[in-house]
Amino acid sequence: MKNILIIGATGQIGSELTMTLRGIYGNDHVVCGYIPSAAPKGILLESGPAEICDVTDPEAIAAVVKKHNIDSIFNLAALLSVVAEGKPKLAWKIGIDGLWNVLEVARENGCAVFTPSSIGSFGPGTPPVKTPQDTVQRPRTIYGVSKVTTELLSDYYFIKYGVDTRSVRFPGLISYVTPPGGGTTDYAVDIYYSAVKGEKFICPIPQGVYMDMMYMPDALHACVQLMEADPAKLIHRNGFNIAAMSFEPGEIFAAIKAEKPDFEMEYQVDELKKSIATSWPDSLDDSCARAEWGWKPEYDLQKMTKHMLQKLSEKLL
Ligand code: AKB
Repeated sequence: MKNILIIGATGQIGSELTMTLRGIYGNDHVVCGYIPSAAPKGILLESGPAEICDVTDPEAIAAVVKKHNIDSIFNLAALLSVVAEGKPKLAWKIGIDGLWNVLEVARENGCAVFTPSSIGSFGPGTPPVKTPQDTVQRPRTIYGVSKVTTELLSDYYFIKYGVDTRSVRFPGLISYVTPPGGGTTDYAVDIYYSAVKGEKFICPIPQGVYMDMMYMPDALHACVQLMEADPAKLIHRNGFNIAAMSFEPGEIFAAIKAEKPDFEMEYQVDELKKSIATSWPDSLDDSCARAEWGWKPEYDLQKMTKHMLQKLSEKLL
């Protein structure tokens, strides 16, 4: 990767990935691609190039790619699972029509492409514990349907046209810089904000419902490591199971309470989130990512909790 375009660079992943990649490849070599309603601010805007780059506008993507001599695109534009259920047509337009635009520009300009998949690409028929890399993918959400399609279309462009497409299936991502918006796993971010603000947390996910989660530094490392991996070692491409921790609400609550003994939580289950969460796996088997490109996470629930509470306290208090 020499010149990189990030589409959706102001979102939860993009805002941190842009800065991480600028740190590695140089500020001028990483373009922050955004839509006007989510314009970059502060360090994201000031530290390097920024361009309007709407994933639904193929000419705009092509113009930015040519102007900055881009060789790698991180395509992060997507609606998350809960929001997508309310706007399925828009979710498809951004997730799949947008992906098509990115892949066509990549094919014409020789770019590598990273487009995340998700644990949401699995469904109720998938083996739920230590879900294998290659298994049943019959999701019941439009988010999941678009993520399976993302994986298939990305593989298709690699097989048919040789576009260097690679991706991971992200679990719920926990971070303190930019909040997620509209996902099923958002509760695992929101709970830390409540704890630091000294508020009782109202938990929308039922007790006992496990989902895979990951701290953002590990997720960023996965993006860089996979895109830098030796292609000769990749048996899979789109997308790799990656895992770091799996917990249910009672366990994350207990981890926070160990640090903040006065913290309280009450369950008020959200039926849509419950139905999505219970259709997703409890935990993924990430052995292919470990074997093919050396994936290894650094953070477990306890280590992440200490770091999140410290960083959020610095930010909010
Ligand atoms: C969501 O909850 O929609 C996302 C995801 C797991 O892909 N965080």
